[in-house]
Amino acid sequence: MARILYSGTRNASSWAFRAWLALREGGIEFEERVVDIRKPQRFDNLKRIGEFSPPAAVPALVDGDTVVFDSLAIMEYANDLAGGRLLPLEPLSRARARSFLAWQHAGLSGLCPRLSFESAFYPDKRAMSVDEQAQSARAYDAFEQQLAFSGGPCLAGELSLADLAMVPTLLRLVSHTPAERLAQWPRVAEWNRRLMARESVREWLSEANTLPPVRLDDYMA
Ligand SMILES: N[C@@H](CCC(=O)N[C@@H](CS)C(=O)NCC(=O)O)C(=O)O
Repeated sequence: MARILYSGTRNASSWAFRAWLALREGGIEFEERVVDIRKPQRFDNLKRIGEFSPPAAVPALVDGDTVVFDSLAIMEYANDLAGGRLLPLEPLSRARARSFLAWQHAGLSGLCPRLSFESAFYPDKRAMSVDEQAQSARAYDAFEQQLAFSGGPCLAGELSLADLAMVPTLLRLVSHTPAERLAQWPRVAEWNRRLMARESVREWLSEANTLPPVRLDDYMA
């Protein structure tokens, strides 16, 4: 039975990146159809996704006659197909991992909204504002504490959906954080280094880095 993941433009689709990562890291076989979500073709392309997936958004995974929509559902399904190895089994560790997963999925409390996923690929990065520095410090503090608690190298010890969900977040934050500042959170710096070195992450980014940047109006505003 063919599984088809409708994913999105590599340097613009953080949600598709998360779903794709979970499937790849789970060792799940799937065919990928990249949907161009750049304007203006975005609107027609997503309308076509809406013909079979209620949110009319990517990612969407078609598995036989089932459409799994929303990155979180796809990530959890990837974990199920992988025999549950992308979440800890011990209930409290699992709850901690899920807390980070849920925090990310619920929008990370609106963390640095102008530092979009797209901006991680801009060659000319601006400096973070004072407010963005404070907001990112709050996230880095939370990651650092969790990495210390679990003992690393990942948020729940072994790689889990929580880490995969944070990959696009780390890309946008770390790419705007000078190395000497990130050094205040040594566990986060090492966690980020390891995640970015994973084959799956490098595969997605190698293509993302070749695409023309997708400029968003509010980046410099
Ligand atoms: N909660 C959804 C968000 C998906 C999402 O916003 N995808 C973007 C592309 S990265 C999209 O297709 N947006 C179209 C729209 O919302 O109209 C998920 O996690 O899958």
